[in-house]
Amino acid sequence: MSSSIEDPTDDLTVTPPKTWATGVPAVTHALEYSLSQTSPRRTMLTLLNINQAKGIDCPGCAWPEPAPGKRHMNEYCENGAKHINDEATSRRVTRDFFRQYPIAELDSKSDYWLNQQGRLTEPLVKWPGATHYEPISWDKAFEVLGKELKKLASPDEALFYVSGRLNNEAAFLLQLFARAYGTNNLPDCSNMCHESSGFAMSQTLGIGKGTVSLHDLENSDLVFVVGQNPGTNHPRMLSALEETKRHGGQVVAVNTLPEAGLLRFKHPQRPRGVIGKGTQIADQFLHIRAGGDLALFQALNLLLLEAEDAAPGTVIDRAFIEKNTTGYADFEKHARQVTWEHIYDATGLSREEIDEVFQRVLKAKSVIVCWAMGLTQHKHGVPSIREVINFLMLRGNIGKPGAGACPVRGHSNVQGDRTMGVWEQMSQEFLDALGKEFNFTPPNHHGLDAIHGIRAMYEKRARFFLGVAGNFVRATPDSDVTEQAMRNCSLTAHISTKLNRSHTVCGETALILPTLGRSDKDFQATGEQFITVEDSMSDVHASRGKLPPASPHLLSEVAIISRIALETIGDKYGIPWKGFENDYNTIRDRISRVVPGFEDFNARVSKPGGFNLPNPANNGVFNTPSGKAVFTQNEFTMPHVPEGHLLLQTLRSHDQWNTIWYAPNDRYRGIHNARRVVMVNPADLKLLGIEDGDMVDLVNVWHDNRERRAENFKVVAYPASPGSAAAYYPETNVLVPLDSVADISNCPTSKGVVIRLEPARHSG
Ligand SMILES: Nc1nc2c(c(=O)[nH]1)N[C@H]1C(S)=C(S)[C@@H](COP(=O)(O)OP(=O)(O)OC[C@H]3O[C@@H](n4cnc5c(=O)[nH]c(N)nc54)[C@H](O)[C@@H]3O)O[C@H]1N2
Ligand SMILES: Nc1nc2c(c(=O)[nH]1)N[C@H]1C(S)=C(S)[C@@H](COP(=O)(O)OP(=O)(O)OC[C@H]3O[C@@H](n4cnc5c(=O)[nH]c(N)nc54)[C@H](O)[C@@H]3O)O[C@H]1N2
Ligand code: SF4
Ligand SMILES: [Mo]
Repeated sequence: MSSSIEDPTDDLTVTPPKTWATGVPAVTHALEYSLSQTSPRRTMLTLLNINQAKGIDCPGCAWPEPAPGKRHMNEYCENGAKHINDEATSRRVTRDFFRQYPIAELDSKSDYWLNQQGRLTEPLVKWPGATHYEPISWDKAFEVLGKELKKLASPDEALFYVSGRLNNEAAFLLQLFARAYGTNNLPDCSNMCHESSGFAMSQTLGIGKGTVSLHDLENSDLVFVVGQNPGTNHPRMLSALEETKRHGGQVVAVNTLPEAGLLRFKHPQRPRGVIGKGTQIADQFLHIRAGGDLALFQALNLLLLEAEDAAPGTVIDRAFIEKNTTGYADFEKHARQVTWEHIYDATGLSREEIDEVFQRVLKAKSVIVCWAMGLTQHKHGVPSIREVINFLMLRGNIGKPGAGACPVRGHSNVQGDRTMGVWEQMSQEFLDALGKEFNFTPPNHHGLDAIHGIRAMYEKRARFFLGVAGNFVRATPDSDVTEQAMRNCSLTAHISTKLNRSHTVCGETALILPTLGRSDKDFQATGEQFITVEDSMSDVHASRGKLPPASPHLLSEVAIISRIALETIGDKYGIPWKGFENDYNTIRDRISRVVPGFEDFNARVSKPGGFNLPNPANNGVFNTPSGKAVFTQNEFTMPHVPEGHLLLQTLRSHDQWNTIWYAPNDRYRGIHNARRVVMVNPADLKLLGIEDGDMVDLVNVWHDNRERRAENFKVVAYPASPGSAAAYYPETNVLVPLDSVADISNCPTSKGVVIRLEPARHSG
């Protein structure tokens, strides 16, 4: 049985970038994709249940839902509909498929093609030296995994990777198993995502999570949206920003690209949104230079200090600072040394633009700063976010209504996975609580994150890789190095719903462990189960699948992890793995005793809408060494870009979910039928002597003098900020050196890759 899916051929057409987001086309596109995957009946079923109080949590992003009584009947966006129906697809990958395609041939296929084959249906193995995957029984698969884990010279030779789609219950069990087995090697997708936010906020506020609620956002006087593209990546955030506007608040967008969703928004569920002009979202758009955000917030902080000098006691919130913070005097001294020359150079903004935004700040009684990958994935991501926190604290914008810090999370449960202990550096308090509950002493040396993990596999210090819910080889940088690292393993295994590149780039033995998705019903020995997730604003709630499982041979993530644990460590420490699999309530009971804020978990999460986790920073409690929030001094840094080079950001198109693309389109940016495009400012093209439409290779050279090249990209003249370029991930991950990481957080610098454009070597 040969697959009927074909890769779309590149046939780029470019239309002017859109100046508004969503409206009718969004609804049409969502339905079109859904119906290409499954029946109208199943599409209806998923769409009626997505994000409803008793329904399925959207498997897309981590944007929160309004309180149960306030939800719309269609509480989802175009992309949420696409994500859920990509999972609910009626297509299936069967054993015949794996018999037909050698792994090498699968590896030559696109990420699109692999995903379009449909849901995985039974466990598969590739034995050492084999060319194909073949079916294997679940029992045998667990035996292989257990044997391999027991064989390792040290538990630290194993890596357990988690992506943010994984639910709380399974995440808690995975970290419990890893630690009971003896390692903290728990790399996760956060390592490549909001890691810089976590570090910056923990250092300054004592908690790595956002401090605002949806209600705060909708009632804020001024909301900054920095380095984030909500129109594509958090579409329902636009409805919230529309509410902010309706309540008289203002929005300032800071971006290197004029993203459509930031400009104007047509609400697809309101008549005037559909036919009218829509709502103007950004009152002011700051077209900043790549990496210039630290300097922008330094400028605003300097202006705040100077305004306070001119009218003492009226600008800075002295009471907040005195009561809650340390480090103010040193911060102030440092902040006054910033020069305007540096600010202009780094931001590319004029004094008028900065003064205009400053006037908005002065008038606002409450300010929120939202941000995403445009801040976190730079070398100076942590200092930039710390400077944002300085900015908020100067006017007491932490812990008051309508104010605060809002790192907008990516995956639907990425925040929850961390809360459950998936992190290679969990605190001693957490490890102690875990050890007390389960009668063992968890290892307390830090484990490997994604980047250190790749290095360890590359150097054969780690040999076992289990990935849960993601696509490690495509999500990580330096693709050639990472692929070699995976191939160096004695065993690679993935708990997945759909086929992806991480299955085709494998260790000596490889396993595919197919699992239930969010939309599938989950029945265990004690009856139907639900799982829980935590969104970007710390709301914890239940999710219940509604569809019959994609295949009768699937096991839930909880079941798979429990059985691997049972096979590997047996009843060591008396952990009731079988009981956990039979009844997820028993997992939640344990969580309620280990994780702060989860007391009485089962009862509270059974209520529609669940519950909100407390954020101590909002109550003046800061879990920092001094017990106070910390003002920081952040060195002014800019990526050094040699002449003739550009700073490349690797970003998402509208029609993709992380490493998987659904169609080769990026509608709002006017890119159609191609993904290998590089967007560059016309003035830069002129300087470089390159024309719109030229075929180029993107070339990075790093300290190791190794050339990293992404071939055959078509140049599109685009209003990217001068000196920068933009191209899609994961095709460009090959260009990001493994060592090119953010200071402190070790997050790959996916938004700051120095490249030059060369005429394509092998075009045509
Ligand atoms: N449809 C869809 N939704 C998604 C995802 C998806 O792949 N598809 N992924 C999910 C995940 S895991 C995540 S983490 C989020 C990511 O959400 P985003 O962070 O919005 O995603 P990116 O596409 O990486 O876009 C980064 C944005 O930052 C801007 N930017 C880049 N560099 C700079 C800079 O130096 N300064 C400023 N001010 N702006 C800059 C870019 O122009 C772009 O608008 O989305 C989540 N939602
Ligand atoms: N260059 C560059 N690299 C980046 C980024 C960037 O902006 N630029 N962004 C980074 C960011 S922010 C992130 S979060 C990472 C994302 O990295 P990952 O989270 O690792 O990647 P995804 O593409 O989300 O993973 C998709 C796979 O998840 C599996 N899956 C989907 N649903 C389920 C489920 O319910 N259960 C299970 N078990 N499996 C499921 C499917 O098999 C699917 O193929 O990429 C990072 N990499
Ligand atoms: S905004 Fe995010 S969570 Fe909400 S429906 Fe869209 S993709 Fe899903
Ligand atoms: Mo992410």
